[in-house]
Amino acid sequence: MNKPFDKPIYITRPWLPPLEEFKSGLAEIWDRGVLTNNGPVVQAFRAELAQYCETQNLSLFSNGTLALQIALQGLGITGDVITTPYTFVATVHSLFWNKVRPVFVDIEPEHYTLDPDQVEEAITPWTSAILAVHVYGHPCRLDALERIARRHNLKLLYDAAHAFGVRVDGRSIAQFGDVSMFSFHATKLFHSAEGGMLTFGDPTLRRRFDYLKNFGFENETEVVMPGTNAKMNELQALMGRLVLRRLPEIIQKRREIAETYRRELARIPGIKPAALPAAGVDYNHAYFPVEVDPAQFGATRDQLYDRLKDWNVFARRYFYPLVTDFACYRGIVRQGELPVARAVASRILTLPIFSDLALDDVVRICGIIRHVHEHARAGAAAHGPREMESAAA
Ligand code: T4K
Repeated sequence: MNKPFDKPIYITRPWLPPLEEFKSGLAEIWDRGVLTNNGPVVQAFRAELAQYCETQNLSLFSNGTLALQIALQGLGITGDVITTPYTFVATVHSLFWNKVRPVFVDIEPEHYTLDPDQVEEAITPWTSAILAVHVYGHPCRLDALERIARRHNLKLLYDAAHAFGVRVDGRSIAQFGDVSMFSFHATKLFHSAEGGMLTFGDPTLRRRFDYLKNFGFENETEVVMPGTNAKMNELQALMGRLVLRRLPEIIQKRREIAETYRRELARIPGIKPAALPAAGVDYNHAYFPVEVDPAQFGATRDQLYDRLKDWNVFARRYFYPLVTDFACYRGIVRQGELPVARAVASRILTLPIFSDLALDDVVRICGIIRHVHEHARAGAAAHGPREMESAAA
């Protein structure tokens, strides 16, 4: 306990396939000389994802942010969109890039997703869509949001950047709402180094999304809409195909890590993991967030975050500050003071979780958290590994 980890423990590390497997895929790409523009590896990846997500309605992108921007553009979203302040900033930037105004409403305290009751209250004649986030991979209240969207004739988009691999009542999470966006960034449990995907209910959207990510080209001489460049390339797809094959193992390893955290943290006052997944949800264990209650724990979230660094553990405060507190979004419309989101953002700490993290190391991280709690209660100002070593000398 009195020695920091030899190597930094980050919030995440990408799962990487055996280098030989990647090299052999690279050799084929080299032989073909096709690197991008809907090459065969992207097409094969697409087919495998269609099978995994149980839908043919999908389109691949160079990253999740551009995918979401194109989803909004392709659906013709204008005016106001109701969304959450408790997300990665790219969710809201995508609205901005479409000249759409975000209207922020509060979240629910259990899984930190949009509160459907507040969504309904915030609807005005200018509202054109709801953009909800399956934050940390926990599904939003799908039925409630669906009902509201239908009742008010609104489009329902999900930022499912964290939710790849999640299933709800036996269905892939990719099958809900009008459009869902998935991020395949290296920090995600499923990744293609960088990458993104849209899944959607209306099959005619596929052509539109495919035009929009490829400059709007119909053929060599015809451009049918002002598209951009957001295509996935062959190297990304190769990585994605190799990771997809191992996804069940990756999720299982993360499940064991989450269980170890829950067991070890249960005995530490003031550390509250997010609620267990709702009934019927097959969760992907994308993140392991805890709330720190300073009164019970004896130290604030930020103190714990800093103290963990002394032991070479790099937790993250996803998602603090709230998007509404970034300079570029201050003063934008919000529904009330967002008390739940504000409280959660001030207490949240996401702990390291990735498939190569040893369970012994998870136990050790929890031991450090317990140590910080015990010494905070004892009123000790500084009890990091250095102080402990010099006290022992
Ligand atoms: N919507 C939501 C709800 C999102 O969370 C995100 C992205 C998006 C939309 C947009 O999707 P993309 O356009 O990114 O596909 C990271 C990721 O960059 C970002 O993808 C992610 N959400 C966000 C939650 O986290 P940072 O700035 O915190 O990442 P960074 O570089 O500090 O990495 C965190 C740790 O991961 C590092 O300390 C070490 C480790 N790491 C990172 C990378 C990139 C590695 O071990 N290897 C790596 O290659 O944003």
